[in-house]
This record gives sequence, structure tokens and C-alpha cells, in this order.
Amino acid sequence: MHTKITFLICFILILFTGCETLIKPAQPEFYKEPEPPVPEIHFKSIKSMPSKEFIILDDFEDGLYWYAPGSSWDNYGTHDYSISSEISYDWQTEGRYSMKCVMDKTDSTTAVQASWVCDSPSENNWSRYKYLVLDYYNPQEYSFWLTISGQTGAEWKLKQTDIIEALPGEETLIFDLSNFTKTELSDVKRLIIASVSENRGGIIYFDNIRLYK
Ligand SMILES: [Ca+2]
Repeated sequence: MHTKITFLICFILILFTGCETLIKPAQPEFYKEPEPPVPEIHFKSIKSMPSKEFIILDDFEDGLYWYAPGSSWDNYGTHDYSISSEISYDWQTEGRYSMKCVMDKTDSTTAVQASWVCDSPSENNWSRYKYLVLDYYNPQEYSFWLTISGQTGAEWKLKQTDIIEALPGEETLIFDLSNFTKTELSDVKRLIIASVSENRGGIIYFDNIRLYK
């Protein structure tokens, strides 16, 4: 009798254990797909500005005065890898808007760049200023390399700043204008932001472009 009771208890235990195994869902209800890895992004503190005196060239609050030349410049030489420029409220450092710029990927075989161009800078006489400063946001996981160009004077002479790395994340960049002569700075007709060297393409936002003494 005792043996029968023990056997019965064991049988019931096995039955319940087996049932639990059978009715247990493959994944509990609270199971969720793991979040995708978050790219490491550098959010650097704003650098100290060269001086307290500046003017704003464009904060993108009053419309878009820039364009992406893309294939329209093919007649003048190398194809430009810019795709578009548009006003965006995805990101900003001042006001509500910034400029969203899209570029195609470029290779390292030729001297290529992606340009965004403004033919009507709000100030043409830069002779009292030494630096062009801008805020950017690069949402990719890789860097771009940026330079500022100006076409100056009656001959639209092209001058260019040194190249600065735009790391992933957001940052303020300071471009030294000492590559330009005083005369050239006195009549800047066209302003160009360019991504140069090999890059993997993507999006970059700009805001609060200003000139500092
Ligand atoms: Ca703005």
C-alpha cells in the first residue's frame, strides 16, 4: 500500500512537471528583442570662442539660401557629390531650424568633394573677422572632413581654409581665415562648405554659422 501511494505521488509529480514543460511558452511574454547597439558618439563641450565679437552669417531661421550643386557643376570639372540641402527642425543649436545636407559616398581615387553653396552671404565684407565658426551634427558613426571656401573679388578667386575633422556627434568648429588676404576677405561673393577626401556618404546638419573677430 505504501509503495502504491509513493508511486502515485511520483506519477502525479512527473505529470505536473511534464505539463509545465508542455504549456511553458517558448519565450515568456515579457521577452523583447535586444536593443540594437548604440553607436559611440562624441558630444564635445563647446570650445571657447576666439573673441566675444561676432556676427551671424546664417542661422537658417529665415529660409534656405544654400544649394547642393551635385551634377550641375559637372561642366566645370569634377562631379560634386552633394545630393541635397534643406531646412530641418531635426536638430539645432540656435532657434528652431538648421540646414540638413546629404552627400553621396566618395572614393579616394580622385580629388572629389561634396559642396553646399551660398551665393548671397548676409555679409560680403569679412575683413574685420578672423574666424568662421559653425555648429554641426554628424549622426553617422564615422567622421567627415570639412573645409570652408570663399570665392572673392571681381574674379571670384577661390580660397580655402585648412581642413578640420568633423567627428561623429555634435561640435562647434572654428575655421581660421588666415589663408585669405585682407583684400580677399573684403569681398566674399560665394561661401562654400565642403566635405572633402574619401567618405562613406550620409547626412550632416549645420547651424549658427558666424564670423568672429
Ligand atoms: Ca538655427
